[in-house]
Amino acid sequence: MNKLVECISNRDSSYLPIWFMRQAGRYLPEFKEIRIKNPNFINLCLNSELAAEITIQPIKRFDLDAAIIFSDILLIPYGLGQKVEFKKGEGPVLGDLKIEEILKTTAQNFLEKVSPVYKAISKVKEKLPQKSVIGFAGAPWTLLVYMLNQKSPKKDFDFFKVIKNEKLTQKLLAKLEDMISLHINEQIKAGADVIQIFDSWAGLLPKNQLFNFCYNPSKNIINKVNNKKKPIICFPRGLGKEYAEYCEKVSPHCISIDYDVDPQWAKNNLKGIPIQGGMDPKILLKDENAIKKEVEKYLKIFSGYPYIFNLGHGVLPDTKPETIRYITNLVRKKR
Ligand code: 1CP
Repeated sequence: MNKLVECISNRDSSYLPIWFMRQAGRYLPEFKEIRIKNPNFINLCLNSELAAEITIQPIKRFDLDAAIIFSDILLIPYGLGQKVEFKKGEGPVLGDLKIEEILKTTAQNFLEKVSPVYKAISKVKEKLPQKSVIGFAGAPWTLLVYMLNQKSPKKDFDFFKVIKNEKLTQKLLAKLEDMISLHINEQIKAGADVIQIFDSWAGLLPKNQLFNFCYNPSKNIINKVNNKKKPIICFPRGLGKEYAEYCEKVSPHCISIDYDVDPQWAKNNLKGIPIQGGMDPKILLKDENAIKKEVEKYLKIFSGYPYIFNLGHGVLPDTKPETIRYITNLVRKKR
């Protein structure tokens, strides 16, 4: 029944579940219709009725195996009292970081601000009892990047310019670990079957900082999540060959690979951990032949291996919804 959970927990290679990162979002006309009427993105995420409806949109259209809750990783800084806005064409813009206030935020303060997320999860689970519901959170490092940089990092992002005060940064990391674990546990309580941790900016870390800022914090969170029966998928984007060290040190239940990772290398080097994703979302903008060729490459490599079909990053806004249907049908035919 719960295909994603079976694939991960039983290392079952027989089914090939499929879902897409950013499957609910800007490439879907029915999402854009709701979005236009709701200019404040954070408020939209905190409207449990609409968040549940948006979560279900891609399931209704394509009958995917999993529904990822419509929310955002930046709800954690928001719940910690940092201002978060999404400006058109600019992406997220965060307010000044008041570290002392953030460190003082209690679990109760946090939950008062973000609890509609859990309500939305319960609604989705009620409406889709037969699907896997995915809750998620940003990893501490990726959240730290947004909180310190106050916007999306660009190519010139410099770790040592942003991390000026090591001691305070360590305190902030510890606080983030606590709040992320709390947020994950609440999502599980509300009905999430699987959790994904997005470390979208892991690739920005200098190699000698990976243990401190990426591996250890993610491992600590996995250890802190009480209900160990729910599998955790980790997505440390941009790690390259360090994906192998990540799997060894963090031992996630499932590892999501980005499109710079060679899938054959991943199959041979990631300790047999179930693998998710990999295909470049830009290929979805090409013609059907190019798409088919690439989908078949992934299916061939991961034949007989516990694999969840997905992309190497989120669906791009210019993707045609019909392309998602096309890929879903291709994967289904191979089952
Ligand atoms: O309409 C709009 O302008 C909002 C676009 C949008 C959407 C649909 C944002 C802004 N976030 C989301 C939803 C979202 N974000 C989901 C929902 C579920 C789904 O996948 O369908 C998820 C899982 C996220 C996670 C998220 N938010 C990540 C991690 C994944 C990734 O893309 O690497 C990150 C980094 C964010 C931050 C964020 N949210 C939105 C933007 C534009 C950004 C910045 C991205 C960047 O810095 O490049």
